Amino acid sequence: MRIPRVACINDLSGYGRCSLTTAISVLSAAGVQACPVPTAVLSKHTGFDSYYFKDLTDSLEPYMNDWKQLEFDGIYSGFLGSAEQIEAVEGFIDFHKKKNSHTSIIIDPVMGDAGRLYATYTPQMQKEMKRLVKSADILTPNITEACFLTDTLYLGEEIYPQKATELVKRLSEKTQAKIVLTGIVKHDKILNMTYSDGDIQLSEVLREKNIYSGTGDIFSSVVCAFILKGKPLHKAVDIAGRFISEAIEKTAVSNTPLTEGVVFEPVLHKLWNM
Ligand code: PXL
Repeated sequence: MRIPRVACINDLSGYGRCSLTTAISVLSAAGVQACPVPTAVLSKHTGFDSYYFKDLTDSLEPYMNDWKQLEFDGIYSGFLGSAEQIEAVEGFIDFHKKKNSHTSIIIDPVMGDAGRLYATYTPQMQKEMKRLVKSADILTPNITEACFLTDTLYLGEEIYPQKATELVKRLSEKTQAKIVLTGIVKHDKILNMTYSDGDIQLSEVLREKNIYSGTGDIFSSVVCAFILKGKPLHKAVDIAGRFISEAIEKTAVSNTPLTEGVVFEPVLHKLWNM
């Protein structure tokens, strides 16, 4: 059996189930080799009251340079902490795409939520991210990020169908990437909209009242895993929605605080056959 290999560029948060801890778990359980590139080390994610943070921007170039002999089926990036990091990721993608044009580039442009960019997102980073997304084959923004990347006014999350459709088309035109727009609210449902080769497909899940940290990281990690396993994009999106729904069911009954993230451990094994 051939196991696909993906470089996962993200931070390592020791506590709170997000970024690399999620990506490595999800990808491995699904049958994909996850090779981490840590962009920063945190004792906990930034949703907690206290955390230790060590930026690893300086080690990114030498770390990635040492991988020049390796081949990757995919490059998957998430949370990036500085403009220099975004530039380094762009260089890494450039190198590997030239070496192997079949390498799939999955970018989760983690920039903000609920209409606002994260406080860490400087104007320089915004500029760099708008450029980096042009290297993607697949982009998985939420509505806030998609609006920002297309200079569109944010009008909340209830934007189906008209505004959501315009948004994915605009982002795809700007980037040439396939788009998965996440978190569109429609009554008691959440829609994830896939725009690929001119086609729109919707994947529907029940809207949960609790919003757990790291849910977006699980989503894009599952999508990344199943794309690399050869599934069509909308199928990978369906699987991600189903997996998160099952995991959240377990989380809700265990009364886990929202900051501790989705309790996916009891259902991780299901990914192998999803
Ligand atoms: O889940 C996104 C994420 C990733 N990395 C860090 C974070 C967060 C969200 O809060 O704090 C460090």
